[in-house]
Amino acid sequence: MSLTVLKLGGSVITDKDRPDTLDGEMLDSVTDAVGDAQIDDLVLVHGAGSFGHHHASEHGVSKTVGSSDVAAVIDIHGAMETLDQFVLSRLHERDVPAVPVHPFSVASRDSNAELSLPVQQISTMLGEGFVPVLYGDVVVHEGKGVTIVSGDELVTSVARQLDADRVGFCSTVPGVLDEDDAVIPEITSYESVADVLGESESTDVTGGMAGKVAALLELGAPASIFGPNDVTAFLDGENPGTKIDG
Ligand code: IP8
Repeated sequence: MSLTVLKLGGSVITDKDRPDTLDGEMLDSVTDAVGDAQIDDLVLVHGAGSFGHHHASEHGVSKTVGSSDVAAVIDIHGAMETLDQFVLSRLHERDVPAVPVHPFSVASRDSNAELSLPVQQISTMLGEGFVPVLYGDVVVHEGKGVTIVSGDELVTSVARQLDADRVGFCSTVPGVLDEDDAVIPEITSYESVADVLGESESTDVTGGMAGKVAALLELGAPASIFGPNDVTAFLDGENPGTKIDG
């Protein structure tokens, strides 16, 4: 059996200019692609877009800055559950056997910010024919209350632990772009793209392309970054956009 992990970027499926608002057309289009795909085992992860990020910044919570305020947990997690319900129902309309995995209920970070995400449940869901759906969320963090876990971290963790065969990121851009805004077809080392991406350390680790590329080069499975029109091609086994294979 071959396992594919696909992330639907938050800025693809939501309207980033309006809080708590879907991009319904985009969500239809990407869930159509998932519904039409002939694929063995699939784990989906979606980002937060206009649902999670503004609640997180209102409460001053990030991947590194925590909060012990229950209202922060309820607001951020609640907004993400609402978005997840929309994603699940669009998938169900297309007969995708999607079931939720709520990261806040299963994951945690230790005092070194190391993420622990148990995958036995996900693996059993796959064995039973379900499509597990995870999402960027709050997680309890030793010594900090809760912090944010991004969808990208969940993708990497699931892909690594379950030895995924293919990993895909559907983003608003058609791939990693060079200085002329052309898609770079393949990246096999960070040095080859450092000029266009800059230093990975200095970028936003939840959303920045540089951090994403650096993490994917370490993954040990080929990953692709592509735009919303390429979800079908990716799920058909092609390598649209930028292929990242360290
Ligand atoms: O959109 C962020 O996940 P991402 C999650 O994958 C929250 O970076 C709750 C802000």
